[in-house]
Amino acid sequence: MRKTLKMAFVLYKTDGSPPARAAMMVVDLLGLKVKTSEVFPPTGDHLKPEFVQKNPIHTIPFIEDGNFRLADSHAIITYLMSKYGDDKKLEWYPNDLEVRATVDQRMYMDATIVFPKIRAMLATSLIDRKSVPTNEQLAEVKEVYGILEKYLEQTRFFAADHLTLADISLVASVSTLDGVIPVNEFPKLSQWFETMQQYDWYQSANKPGLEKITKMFHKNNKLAITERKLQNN
Ligand SMILES: N[C@@H](CCC(=O)N[C@@H](CS)C(=O)NCC(=O)O)C(=O)O
Repeated sequence: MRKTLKMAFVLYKTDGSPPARAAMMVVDLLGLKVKTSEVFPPTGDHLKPEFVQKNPIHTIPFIEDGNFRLADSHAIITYLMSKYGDDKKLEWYPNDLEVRATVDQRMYMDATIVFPKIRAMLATSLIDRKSVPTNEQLAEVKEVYGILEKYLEQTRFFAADHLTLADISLVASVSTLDGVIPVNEFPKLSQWFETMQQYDWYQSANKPGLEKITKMFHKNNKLAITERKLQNN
């Protein structure tokens, strides 16, 4: 049974967005009942004055929990776990200083290195109308996969031998990258990704949006290749 929150809670999101999916997975993992509001950046919803007024950085996910407002998936998932995590808190965002710092570092890596690779491919695909990945993007993503592989040689999951918020944050991004550049050359990363797909919260909150965005990449790639052929004729 889902937990009804006392304060009015709204999650602004669209299913295709990897960081929005990280927030959605934590909502499902915690069994929270929240109101959602669709913000679809490709049609400019995120730049509507009423949204920018509330959320000057105009990114999704974004939450309103009563009068409290917060942007950024990493900040949102640690807030949700700290506030509503009950018995899950100690496992998913541990108090142990070193484990918590490691969770934070992996999430900063997601925010600054992993997720920006997807954003770059979206721009190439939707704005430049070119097929992805470019050779440069392929090399960059494989370098990232190599770093992630090394972390998984140290611990079973990204920050410990058990699941933490770092895994939720990274699976939203890695699953999206995998739709364009498969992780299968990296054994530990592939095994971790397979494990992640077993969980109910992955199936309910990550899979549907992931399928939409992956289809879009492949459709745009076909269009870009056809356009290039037409230009060359
Ligand atoms: N670091 C942010 C990134 C969020 C982000 O860039 N979301 C995209 C959608 S996938 C967005 O809102 N784009 C609109 C914009 O950048 O204004 C997070 O983790 O929430």
